[in-house]
Amino acid sequence: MKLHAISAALCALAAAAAPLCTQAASPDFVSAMPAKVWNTLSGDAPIVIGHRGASGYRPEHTLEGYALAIAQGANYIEPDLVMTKDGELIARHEPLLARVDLNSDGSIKMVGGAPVLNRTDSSTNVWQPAKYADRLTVKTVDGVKTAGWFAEDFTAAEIRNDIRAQERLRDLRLGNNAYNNQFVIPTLQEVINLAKAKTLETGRVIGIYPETKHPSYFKNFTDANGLQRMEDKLIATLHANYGNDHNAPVFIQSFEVHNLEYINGKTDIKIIQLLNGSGNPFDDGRSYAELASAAGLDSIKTYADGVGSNTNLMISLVGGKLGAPTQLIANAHQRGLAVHGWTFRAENVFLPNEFDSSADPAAYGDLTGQIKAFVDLGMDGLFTDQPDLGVAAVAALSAVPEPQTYALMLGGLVGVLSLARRQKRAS
Ligand SMILES: [Ca+2]
Ligand SMILES: [Ca+2]
Repeated sequence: MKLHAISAALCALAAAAAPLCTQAASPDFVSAMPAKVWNTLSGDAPIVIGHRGASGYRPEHTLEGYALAIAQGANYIEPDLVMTKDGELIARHEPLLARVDLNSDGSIKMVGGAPVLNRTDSSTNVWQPAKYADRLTVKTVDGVKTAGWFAEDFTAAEIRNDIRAQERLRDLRLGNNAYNNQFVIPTLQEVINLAKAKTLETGRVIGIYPETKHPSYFKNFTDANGLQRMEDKLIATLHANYGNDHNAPVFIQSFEVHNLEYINGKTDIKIIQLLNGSGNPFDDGRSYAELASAAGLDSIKTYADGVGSNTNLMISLVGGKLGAPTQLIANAHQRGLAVHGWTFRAENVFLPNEFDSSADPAAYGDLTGQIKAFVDLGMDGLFTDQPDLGVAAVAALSAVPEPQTYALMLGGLVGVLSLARRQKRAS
C-alpha cells in the first residue's frame, strides 16, 4: 500500500517535473513499480523514434513503413518534409525524388544514352516513366550542385498518380526492393491521420516528429512562386490537428537555426535543433561543434526544447569504435534540453565496429550494445531504422531494481525537478 502511495507521488512529481514527457504515468507503470531509474531529463524511459518509418524493413517515408514502426512499438514516427510545385508538404528525405550522378564538370553523367542513377539517394520510381524524362535537371541545393527529379517540379496530383516509393539503399537492403513501386508518397496530413488512427487503435500515444528539409532552399522556392512558406504550412497543419499545445505529441526538427527561431515565435509545439557530426547549418556561421558546446546550448535553449544529435557528438568515434563520451548530454540536461540521438541502425556497415557480427556489411550486429552505451549516458530518445530492435533494447535495459532504489528514485526526481524547467521563450 505504501509502495503504491509512493508510486503515485513519484508519478505526480515526474509529471510536474517533466514538460517533455508525453507519456502519462500509466496503470502499467504504477503496477510494475519498482522500475528502472532512468537518467534521462524526464526520468522516463528513452523514446523510440521510427526513423523515416521502419526503414530497415520497408522503403522509407511510406505509410506502410510508418505503420510497421508503430506496430513494432515506436513512440514517434518521423516524416521528413519537402514541398510540391503547388505547395503541398510531402514526406521525402530530400527534394530529390530520384538522383543521378554528375560528371566532374557538373554535367549529368550518361552511360549508354541514359543518366546514371545514384544508388543511395533515389527513393522513388520517378526516373522510370518516359513522360517525366524531361524533368531531369541540375540545381544548386544549399550550395551543392545536384541532379535529379525534384519534388517542387511536380504537382501533388502528379506525385499521387504516377510516383511510387522505392528502396533508397537498394544495394544494401535487398529484401526491401520487393516492395518497390507499390506505396504512394504520403502527405503530412496522411502521416498525421495514421498516427491519430493508430493512437486510438493501440491505446498508445503515437507522436510525429516532422523535419523541415532545406528550409532556406524552400523559402526561396515559395517566395519565388507566391506560395505559403514551408514553416507556416507546417504550423497551420499541426495547429489544425493538435492545437497550439506544448504537450502535443509532436517535435519539430531542423538542421537550420533561424527557421526554428521563426517557428518558436509562432507555436508552443516542441522544437528540436538537429546537430550534425561535422560542418555547419546552411543559414548560420557557427559550426555544429560550436552549437553542441555549452555556449551553443545556451543559445539553443532560447528557442528549442532539445537537440537531435549525431551519435558522434555524444561519444566520439575512434578508429571506427566508440571512444570517450563528451559532455553534450550532461550539458544539455543542465539546461533543460533533451537529447535525441541518430541514427541507430543494425547493419554492420553502420555500427561501431566493436558491435559488428561479421564482415558482411548488410548483416545485423549488436545494435542493443550500441544503444546501451548511449542510454547509459542519459540519452532521452533514439532515431532507429529498426524500431523493433530499439524497443527491445530499451526493454532489455529496464532491469527491475531492488526496493531500496525508491530512495534513489526520489532523489533522482528531485534532481529532475530542478533541471526540467521549460526555458523561457525568446520573444
Ligand atoms: Ca530526418
Ligand atoms: Ca561496423
